[in-house]
Amino acid sequence: MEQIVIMVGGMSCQGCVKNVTGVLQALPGVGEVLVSLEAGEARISHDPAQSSVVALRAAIEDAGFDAG
Ligand code: 9UX
Repeated sequence: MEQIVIMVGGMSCQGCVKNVTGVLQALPGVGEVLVSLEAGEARISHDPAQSSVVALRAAIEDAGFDAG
């Protein structure tokens, strides 16, 4: 598992936090997910062989948010 931090733009409330957390946790090889509304970021533990950083960012974008 590797830890990464992705900046997430467009989150306005804790519902957004739940949505981002959910789409990330639905991906294979994703462990702990900590999303912060205040910091505008997602801290993710993942197996890069199963879900790449590109795939994680795509999931955030597909949910309607900006992944930096
Ligand atoms: Mo809150 Mo986020 O009502 O798309 S869930 S703004």
